[in-house]
Amino acid sequence: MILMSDIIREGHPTLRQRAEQVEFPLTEENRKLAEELMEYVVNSQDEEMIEKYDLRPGVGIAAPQVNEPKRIFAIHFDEESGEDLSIIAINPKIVSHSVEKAYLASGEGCLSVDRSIPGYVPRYARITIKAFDLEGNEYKLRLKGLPAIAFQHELDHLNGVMFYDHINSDNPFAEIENAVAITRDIAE
Ligand code: SB7
Ligand code: NI
Repeated sequence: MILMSDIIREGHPTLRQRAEQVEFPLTEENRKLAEELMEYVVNSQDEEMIEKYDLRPGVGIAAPQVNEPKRIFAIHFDEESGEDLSIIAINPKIVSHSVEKAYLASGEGCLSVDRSIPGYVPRYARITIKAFDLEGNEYKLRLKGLPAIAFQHELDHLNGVMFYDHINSDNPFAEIENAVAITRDIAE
């Protein structure tokens, strides 16, 4: 299972690489990787597992964060979060997006960043995505709100982009044109 000690931190070159496309059928290794990414995000939202394994909560994790530069990530929102998304995304892409932007009022964090970096991270408010599941079946989803933000955060990891790359360095809290603020108590 994936532990915090397996997660690489900012400064590691893998986080700045473009990750490789994944071939189907999946190798045993890639299947295990995808399943372990999902296992991490599920466990990291479970109080007992957090205690037991000293996990940091996260709604998503991308393969490059465990030093595997492959186009795979997992996103999971617990039922009580009020969101409804739990996906393994392989070779994911955004096929269309709104003009309107959105940002988390509390900013973003990252399992690969051990400091808090204040500021608004502009994202698309609504996206239509395509990705492949473990069996190699392509699926299409429309996302908005926090799931849309999480998807964009993870997709960035596959392209070597960190959330703070998007923050206005002159004024981290500068108003973002045509954007809605998303307020939420947990922003992990
Ligand atoms: C804030 C945090 C995340 C997504 C969107 C907003 C995920 C944080 C965990 N990760 O570092 C995943 O890459
Ligand atoms: Ni991250």
